[in-house]
Amino acid sequence: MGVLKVKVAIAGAGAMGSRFGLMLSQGGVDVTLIDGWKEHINAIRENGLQANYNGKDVTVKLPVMLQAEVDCAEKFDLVIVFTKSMQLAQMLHDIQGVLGEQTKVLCLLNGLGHVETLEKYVQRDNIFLGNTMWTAGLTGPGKVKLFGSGSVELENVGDGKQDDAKQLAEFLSASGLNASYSDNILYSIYRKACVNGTMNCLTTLLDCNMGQFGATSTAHQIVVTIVKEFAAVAKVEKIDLDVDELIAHVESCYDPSISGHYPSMYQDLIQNKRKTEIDYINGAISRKGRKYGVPTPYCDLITEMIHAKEELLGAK
Ligand code: NAD
Ligand code: AOT
Repeated sequence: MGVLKVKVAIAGAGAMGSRFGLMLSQGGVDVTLIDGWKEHINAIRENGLQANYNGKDVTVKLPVMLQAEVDCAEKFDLVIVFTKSMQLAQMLHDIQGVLGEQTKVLCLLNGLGHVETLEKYVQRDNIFLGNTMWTAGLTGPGKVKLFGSGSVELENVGDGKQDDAKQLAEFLSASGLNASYSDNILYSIYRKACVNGTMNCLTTLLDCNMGQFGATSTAHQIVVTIVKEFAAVAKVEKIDLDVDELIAHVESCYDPSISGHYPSMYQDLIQNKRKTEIDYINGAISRKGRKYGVPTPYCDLITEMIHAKEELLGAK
């Protein structure tokens, strides 16, 4: 994948899609943003993507397409999907016209169960699944704040497509995205889901940041119980999570360098009255638990409480 020849689309150009779009564009890649939020697309079309990028203001001119108006004229070599989990199926439906026989689709969303959705719209050989530690925040239509560093891990879903996955990781790394091939992406996805399945919902329910939650006397016991529920469900899928390492990984969120952070679920629901990804995190564990006969009482209750809070706040 020579950087200059690859045509990339970011399908879902909110906070994270904008970050990836900006970094790829600065790496010399031909990148187009596709999104369903009209004001955001119009703002980028008129003024460029305005980013506060590591403390500096930068504006990047990028081609944009409104999701509902995607035409079939051009096919992309690579589409990186970056919607919220509940928007993924609609996005894949709307962008069918730009997916060719050879178009690779990379999914880096948080949460579980996205391969099942992807497979309804994309052939298995073209699907690549990943996980990212980059972060991003929208500050308004066409505006993002990007700081800190991150990484990407990814793997092929189709059998025998390891070399394509490795090339894809190299391609992303050429633009500074720090990507690597993983031979066990489902482990990494569960590992990140444990962070989201504790920090995101608990800070949202308790209206606090990660450090404030971590300082409570009950934090450790709650984290241990939730991580054990994730591990019990993953075990049925033959993924053996290292519970002690995972608890330490989750509790590293209390480090002063990041403890002031309000996770994306908090930003979505409490700050912006938007619906959350709970059904793809704790809710996915609840559903899998019921299916496998594994009790997941904390994930069940948390999922119901987040949905109740969405109703109370009139989330859209
Ligand atoms: P986002 O909410 O910024 O964007 C997702 C979609 O929602 C985009 O189409 C965006 O245009 C739209 N949207 C955002 N604000 C809107 C508004 N006010 N009105 C109408 N539409 C709006 O999502 P994101 O943070 O980029 O997350 C994408 C995926 O990446 C999710 O699965 C998330 O969990 C994951 N993720 C996010 C971060 C992060 O730091 N933001 C980090 C790692 C993974
Ligand atoms: C996060 N945060 O994923 C990012 O807020 O949803 C989120 C999120 C990078 C590493 C750990 C957590």
